[in-house]
Amino acid sequence: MTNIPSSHPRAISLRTREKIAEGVGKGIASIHGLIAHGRGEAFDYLIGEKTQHFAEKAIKAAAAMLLLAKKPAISVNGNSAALAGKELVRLSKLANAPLEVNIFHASRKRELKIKNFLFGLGAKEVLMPGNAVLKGLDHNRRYCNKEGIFSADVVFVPLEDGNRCEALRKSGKKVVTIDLNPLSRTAQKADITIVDNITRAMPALLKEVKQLKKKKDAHWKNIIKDYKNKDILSEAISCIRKLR
Ligand code: PTJ
Repeated sequence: MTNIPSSHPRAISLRTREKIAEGVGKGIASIHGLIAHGRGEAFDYLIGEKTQHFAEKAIKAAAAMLLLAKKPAISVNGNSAALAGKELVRLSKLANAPLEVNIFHASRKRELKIKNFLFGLGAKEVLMPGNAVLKGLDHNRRYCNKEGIFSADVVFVPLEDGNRCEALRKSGKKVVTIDLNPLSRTAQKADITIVDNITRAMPALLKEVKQLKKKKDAHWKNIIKDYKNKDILSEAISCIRKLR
């Protein structure tokens, strides 16, 4: 790994970049993941590289939606595993939601590496794709697991863009995402979009889930009732415009 001194003004961003590079080295993240990460970095710069108010509201709603779910599932790809594997494992335990490997750039070898990586971080169970197919998709993300994403009512899908979010919504599921780009297809189509870096959003989401677990489900329902994703996305877009 490159030695990044703490005095470097961009130390956090550079260390996050190292994590992705390391993920590629370990065979967890795909080489394309580096490009996806660069896109994320650019948007992070534009939102001031901090968790803004719109993200805090979405994080609270995401926590409430995961706790209200009857059968939640967490979709894990190469980038999310490399950047927030430990937190995803913790969320799985806290929200009682299975982790399921689901990647765009097809590779059985990488799927198995992600699974073992998550086990190494303490996961008790990791579902693999293949015994069910999500309708309306022609690419690798259509393969899922019937015990996880396929039969879930709420799916947490951090860091992806494309048409799976739409397909998940069409099959009657609620979708929660983390995406630094408020204009991406996934960000636009999800029920809840956390426009923030996964490295900041995941610890905040874990904290929120722990807090909300102390409250009653009527409180969780009120959070969802008052939440409007369109407004959150508009706030994110105006934040980007103002920071010019
Ligand atoms: O492991 P695989 O094969 O499933 O591939 C994973 C990637 C991420 C490469 C794949 O899903 C992909 O190509 O994604 P996209 O279409 O580039 O979309 C990724 C989205 O995540 C973009 O909208 C980025 O802005 C956003 N993003 C990237 N890094 C971060 C991020 N959002 C939050 N935090 C980040 N660190």
